Amino acid sequence: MRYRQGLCAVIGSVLIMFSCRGQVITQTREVVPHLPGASRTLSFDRVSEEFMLQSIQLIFSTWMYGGRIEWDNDSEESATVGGVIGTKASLTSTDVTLSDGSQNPWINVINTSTATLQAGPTTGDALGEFNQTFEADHAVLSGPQQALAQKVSVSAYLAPEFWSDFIGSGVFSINYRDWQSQSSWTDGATYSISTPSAGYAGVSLIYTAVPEPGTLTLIGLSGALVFCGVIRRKTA
Ligand SMILES: [Ca+2]
Ligand SMILES: [Ca+2]
Repeated sequence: MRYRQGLCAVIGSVLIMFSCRGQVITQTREVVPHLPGASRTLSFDRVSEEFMLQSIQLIFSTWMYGGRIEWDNDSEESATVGGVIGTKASLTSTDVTLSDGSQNPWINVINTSTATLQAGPTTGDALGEFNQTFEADHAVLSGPQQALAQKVSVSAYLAPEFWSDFIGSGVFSINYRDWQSQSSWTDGATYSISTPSAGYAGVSLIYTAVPEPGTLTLIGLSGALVFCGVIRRKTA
């Protein structure tokens, strides 16, 4: 009899231990391909109070492709520029605090293609206007093709002091915004035209949680009772 009680206690403890292993609850929202200058409201579910949170991870991924920037050098001197084209994107919220304790790592996430470009002295086209001469005074920087979209991902954990807004019922909003990010060439009389890069994004919220203590005890007790009931019936 004492042996059976001991066995039931062990079974209960094992069940509690298994329940203690963190559950992973992932919510992912996507922002479909678009040109920058976009603003989207992304809605997430709060996590139930029946869980004790162990961590909240926020992964913000952006993809950028296409776009083009061209320069026409109208100076008598050759020119060099650090060419940049792409997007900048941010996550903010008025419902929850997005912070790893010191900052919002998901704000002003920059996803750009860069290159050092050179353009020779002007080839004689009109000063003060853009000429797509494709000659030595012309330089161009293009973003990657869509199939080769460039990814930048920022992953960080929310600081525990801000978790309370993520717990309970209902939903909360995270706001996505993006902008075109590109260089200007100010070396000499240089003129540029550009088309923006397109982009898309994904936001994943990953809760790691265990059931709260009362639920754990119930799981352990009920599991042990069921198990011991089975043993008792078999030995009766
Ligand atoms: Ca020129
Ligand atoms: Ca010109």
